Amino acid sequence: MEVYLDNNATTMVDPKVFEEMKPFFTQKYGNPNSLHRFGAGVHPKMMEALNYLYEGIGASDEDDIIITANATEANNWILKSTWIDKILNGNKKQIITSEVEHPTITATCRFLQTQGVDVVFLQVNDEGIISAKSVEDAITKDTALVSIMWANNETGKIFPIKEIGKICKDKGVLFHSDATQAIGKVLVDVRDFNVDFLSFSAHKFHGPKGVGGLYIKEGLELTPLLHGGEQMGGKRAGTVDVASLVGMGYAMHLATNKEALAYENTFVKSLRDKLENEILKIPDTLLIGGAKNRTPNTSLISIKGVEGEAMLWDLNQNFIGASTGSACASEDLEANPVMSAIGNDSELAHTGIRFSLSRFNTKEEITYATQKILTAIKRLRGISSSYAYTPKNHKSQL
Ligand code: C6P
Repeated sequence: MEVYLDNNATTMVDPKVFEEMKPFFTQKYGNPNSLHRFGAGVHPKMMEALNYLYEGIGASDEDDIIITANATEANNWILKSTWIDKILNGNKKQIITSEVEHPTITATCRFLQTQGVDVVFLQVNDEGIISAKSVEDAITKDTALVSIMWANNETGKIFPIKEIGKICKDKGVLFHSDATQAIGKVLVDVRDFNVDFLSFSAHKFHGPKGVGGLYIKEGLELTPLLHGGEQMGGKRAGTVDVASLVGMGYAMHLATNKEALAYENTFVKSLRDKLENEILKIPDTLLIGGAKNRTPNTSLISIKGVEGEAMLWDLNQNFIGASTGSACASEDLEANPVMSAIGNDSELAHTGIRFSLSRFNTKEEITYATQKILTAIKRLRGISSSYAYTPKNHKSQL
């Protein structure tokens, strides 16, 4: 059996999404900007896809959703355009973010620091989130933008977006949220939550890779990301990848309708909880960030005495895919950054393992994976130089 438990890294394209995309490779391949029937022929499905995107995130018709290559691009764009528009060409100086954002935010902010931007990295509490109050306290008259993720990719912890949105609105500060890990898992509604800009990536919700979006609230202007043609209202020039847009729109529709969210929060959550509870019965294991306010598919667990990478190796041998954290940092063998930010020492921060499920996982897979994980813990603790068995911690179902 093969079990994929790394859905925060990427997801399988839903076969229904793939079917929707197929005609746009060899049959409906016209350039949407061409005036002939081949070009015009792709418009209805593009419009349908865009409507699904607007509906999926609660945008209104006057708002903009610009199709990007992914969330990385959307995150870079909003931060760098803020720098150009509000700091270089305006009278603002500061960007507020958190220390546990995805590297597409933190690395971009560090670059902006080298350009003289004052970046405030808010510290997280022991649950791995920041409070709305800390945002309120950090805002000054110099603040150009607040950028806080909707849900964390490592822990699944959900940030107080509604409260932060209200604070930013009341104080007249622009608010961006990276919703890459939230869409399809919890309700994302930009209008209701007072979000001005929102980033997302289709491959996190069973759409294709290489396509994402930046939501821009009505009336807000950004320096274009790519100059050239008139595509995307001139904000991001370049021929639109129609197949990807169609796929992303349909994936959004399938992932964000009421029933889909309910399924995620019942079935997927029950599988995640089953897996998690079995692991947490073992002594010296810890759920990072705690159980409250999390996306229903994610679990970051520290297993004392078990190096995350060693665990991954054992699981891989058993055809199980998980991760020690963010996929884009998985090659540098660094300690888990969120665990470090929460205050775990380096040794413990190397013991984190992230399981992230999806609606395509089954009960049988979870039963199989649980058994293999328990066996791996026993084996790895048995050869660990840093973990000594005591009668107390040995007394378990291992
Ligand atoms: N996180 C993870 O394993 P792209 O690669 O552009 O589609 O998505 C980037 C991105 C942005 N924000 C958040 C919150 C994310 O989780 C990610 C992708 C993956 O956690 C791959 S590094």
